[in-house]
Amino acid sequence: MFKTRICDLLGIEYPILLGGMTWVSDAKLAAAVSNEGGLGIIAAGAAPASFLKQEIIKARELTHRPFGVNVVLLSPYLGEVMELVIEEKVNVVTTGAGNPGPYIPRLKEAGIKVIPVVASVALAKRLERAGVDAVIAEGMESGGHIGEVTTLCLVPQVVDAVKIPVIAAGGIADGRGFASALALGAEGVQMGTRFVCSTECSAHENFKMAIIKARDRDTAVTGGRTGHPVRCIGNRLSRAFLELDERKAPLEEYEKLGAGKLRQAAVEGDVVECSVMAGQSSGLVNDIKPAREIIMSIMEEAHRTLQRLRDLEVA
Ligand code: TUI
Repeated sequence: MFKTRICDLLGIEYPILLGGMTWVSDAKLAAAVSNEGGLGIIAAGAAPASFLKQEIIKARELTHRPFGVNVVLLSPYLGEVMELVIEEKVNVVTTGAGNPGPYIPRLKEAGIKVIPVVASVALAKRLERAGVDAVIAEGMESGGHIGEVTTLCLVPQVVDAVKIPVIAAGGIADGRGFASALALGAEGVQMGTRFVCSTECSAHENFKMAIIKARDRDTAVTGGRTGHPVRCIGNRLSRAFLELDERKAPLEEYEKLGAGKLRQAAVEGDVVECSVMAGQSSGLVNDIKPAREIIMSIMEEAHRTLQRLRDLEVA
């Protein structure tokens, strides 16, 4: 067992969180992760609050354990989504792609645990002062919207800078990654890409297979010029984005090219022309298995990893 402050804070058995992946992290997947002892997270994504409300109702039918909601600060429905999570008093809110500062007092007053994703030491420190319960330090190995620093360098710097617990994300998909995150001082991990390839994940089979087929160098980062770099599996769409970079296209063209493309990949299965957001850990994911087996194999491999390290030590 690996018991950390994150287990106590969230009331979970294993310090493993499901990444809040837009169009992928639904009630079914979140409930599966929570039922297996991790923290399931429903992605509010870019959908209206009415969509999220149905998912929260479904998750409460599927699990009696705590679960969270991820709110992307770029959502066009941000205001109504924040009102809903407060009204529903969900256990945990994670945030992504920005600074949730203005929302923290009301979330805390509602008794909600607030755990923002940060991509820098500066934001981690600012949010600790603002009263968040923990932070997720996410390296640029992650899928989707990313920062600039790698997990290996970001996590220990954030750990040194704050007293609240730190959860590591980006590039973690197995027990070696989990053990490494703890070695860096993190007290938990968040995984997205690994859980896409779970039996309980409703993402399209093509989306899962694109991750399974992907090797170490098969992801690409697009849209850096827009200030919102995104990592996805390289395909026709990612090449079209790179062409926009080459001809220094106006920023509206990026928006037009990307509109609706994540849903079309994750839900409808167009992985050739659309946006297969996934992390560099895709190269580590080679099978689809139940969330239970994913979590158990990570725990077992982490124990074996620690044993291997102890065996290397000489007196
Ligand atoms: O949020 C993500 N990844 C995402 S969101 C997304 S698609 C989407 N969904 C709904 C609405 C709009 C788009 C695809 N992938 N990851 C968490 C994350 N946050 N990674 C990095 C950051 C981050 C970056 C900069 C967090 C804070 C930040 O701070 C900027 C500042 O203001 O200081």
